[in-house]
Amino acid sequence: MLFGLILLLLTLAGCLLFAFPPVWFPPSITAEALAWDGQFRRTLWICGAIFVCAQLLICWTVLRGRSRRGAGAGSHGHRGLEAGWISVTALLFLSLAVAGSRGWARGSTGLAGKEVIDVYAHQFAWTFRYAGPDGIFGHTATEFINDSGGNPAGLDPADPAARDDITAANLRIPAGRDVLLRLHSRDVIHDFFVRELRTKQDIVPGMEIPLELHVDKPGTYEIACAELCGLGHSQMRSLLIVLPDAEYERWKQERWKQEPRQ
Ligand SMILES: [Cu+2]
Repeated sequence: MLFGLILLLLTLAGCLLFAFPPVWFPPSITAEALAWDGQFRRTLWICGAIFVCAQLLICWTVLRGRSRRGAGAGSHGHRGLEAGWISVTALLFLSLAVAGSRGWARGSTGLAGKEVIDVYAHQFAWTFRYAGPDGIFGHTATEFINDSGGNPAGLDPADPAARDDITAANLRIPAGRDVLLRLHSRDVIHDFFVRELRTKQDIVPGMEIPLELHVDKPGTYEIACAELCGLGHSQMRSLLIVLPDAEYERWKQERWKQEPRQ
């Protein structure tokens, strides 16, 4: 009896916690993040409803069994019921998986019209590279990497196309435009994580991993590394700064003028 009542109270407390959560996700800033939120809510409601039904059934079984102490006939199962709930559960989870895969299945739309930015993750910082006024990303090589010398991306000083590239410690992107991030790692596996994008993308050494973004609203958000990458992992943070388009272009112009040329 007491066990049944405690279970009932715990189920009610669980429902209240989900109905009035003390903390929740920060606002999402892309269409994909909104779709992610929708999928999360659908999954939560379906699993929550199943959880509540299961708990209530257990409460009912406990309370009923206790009230007929000694007279329980026991149960030897019911093939039809078992086959029914296994099929319904499988169908539910498959439907959720198919609905959730739509966001991931969105194919790349190519480079046309996109603001391309190279991202370099390294122990324990981020470097972002933009093409210069020529619109060409210059040659880079590991041998030219020099963090203390201001060349964290390894720009080739002999390549004229690399001389006008700009590098920055924070990621600035234009609001309302398609952006393509090309993720690179200089050493170990890192992970590009922005809560408001609902995106965690691993960055694997030796691979160039594309990540497309389209953020309409200007704002500043934290970029964190979400893959334990060494002793300084917790300090591997940066900022995603979404600027109005004109302000973004002005910032690039200013940086081109300031950038030291080898
Ligand atoms: Cu890292």
